[in-house]
Amino acid sequence: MTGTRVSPRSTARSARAFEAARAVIPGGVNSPVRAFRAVGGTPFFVDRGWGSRIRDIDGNTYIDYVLSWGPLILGHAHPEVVEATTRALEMGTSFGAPTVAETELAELITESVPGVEQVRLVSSGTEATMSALRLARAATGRDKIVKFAGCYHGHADLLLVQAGSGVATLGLPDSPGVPAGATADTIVAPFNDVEAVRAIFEEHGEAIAAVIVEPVAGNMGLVPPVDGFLQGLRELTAAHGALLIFDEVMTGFRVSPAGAIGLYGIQPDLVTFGKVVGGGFPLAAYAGRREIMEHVAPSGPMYQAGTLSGNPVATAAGIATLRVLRRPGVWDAIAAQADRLVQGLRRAARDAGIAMQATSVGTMAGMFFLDGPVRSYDDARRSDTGRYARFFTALLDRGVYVAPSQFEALFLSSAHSEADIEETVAAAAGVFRELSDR
Ligand code: KE4
Repeated sequence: MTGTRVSPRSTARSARAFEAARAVIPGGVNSPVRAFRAVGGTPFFVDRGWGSRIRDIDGNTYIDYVLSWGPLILGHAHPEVVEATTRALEMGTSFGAPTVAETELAELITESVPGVEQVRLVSSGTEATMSALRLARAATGRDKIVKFAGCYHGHADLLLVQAGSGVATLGLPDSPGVPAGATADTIVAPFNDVEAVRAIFEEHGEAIAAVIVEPVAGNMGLVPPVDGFLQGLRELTAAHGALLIFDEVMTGFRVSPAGAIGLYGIQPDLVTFGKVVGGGFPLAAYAGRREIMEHVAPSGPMYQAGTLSGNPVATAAGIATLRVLRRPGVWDAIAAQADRLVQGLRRAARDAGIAMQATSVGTMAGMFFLDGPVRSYDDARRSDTGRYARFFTALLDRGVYVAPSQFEALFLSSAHSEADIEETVAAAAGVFRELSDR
């Protein structure tokens, strides 16, 4: 039974697989955060996933709160997603020509999210944010952009400045290989600090093309916006003719059925999606009002393209996922599990006398080993990452897999049951007691 096992896991096969991988793949992984550098130990290699569970090649089973970093809001291998993608596969894997499924997915997004009239499908969140910023520069004729310390928007050069996620985890202040020119027009402000942004606009006002923000930050750990922050960004950008971009690659369809736009009622000019909209396949999007989106080639001159953009198999997964997610009660039930998890973690930490805070926003959750509020990247970096690493490893031995980094979020799915949550909280309580005995 997962959740209570405390014997160290067998990892021999994963260790061998990791050694073989490191010979031919940098760091043995295809995305840095997977290497467990922030928490230590050997990353497990996955054999398969089903529902809320994944199993590694040593046969260890885990309740999964990473869910491929957010996409699997219906859990692993949901039958309707498997069926839709299998059917699409049998019709052909890629055409490089328009299909009606792409229109259907774009319509599902425009129906679900206020203020979105047109959508361009791409293959990754990085492509979506990079393209949205190019579009903002094209539409305004301006060059400067504003981002927030601790927010991660993918690995495009112009955004790898005080980024969160793997950059935060790896302590890469600014990645080598990014020339000064690529970030010369990127201005970084503290998250949740409207006055800092006001000062930036007072200095650079009419040169700023866009402000890009994770409306609920998920790449420095989970950090919600303080009251007035998003509204302040909306007012400042509107007053200075800059565009406001919500990067909802992670929060889209997760913090509410209409993402942060639906949750907070703030209307950005552009919004990016990823993860959930691809249902676990390589698919993302940038979207917004028609008058802006029509700058995008071939409607307008702003160039962006992609061989596999709108891929029929990925599109089928996205459509199936959004269709299931929009059924009455599905999304609410997932959010209720996130709340149940957070309440249980808070109670267990308190009972063990551990300084830990846990938060949920919709179907996402987060935790910091820290006393006091976390409202910015500076706050987040004061958390006890060493304690988080010990927590992660001990929880893994108990059959529960949370993000292998303090600077990430936890994700729930429609496949997570109340029993899963109870097992998770019981496992965490055991770990908290261990930690408090140290
Ligand atoms: P991708 O290029 O990884 O598909 O998306 C980049 C991206 C953009 N915007 C936000 C808000 C994101 O969270 C991401 C990617 N998220 C990370 C997890 N924090 C992906 C995991 C990884 O890097 O392996």
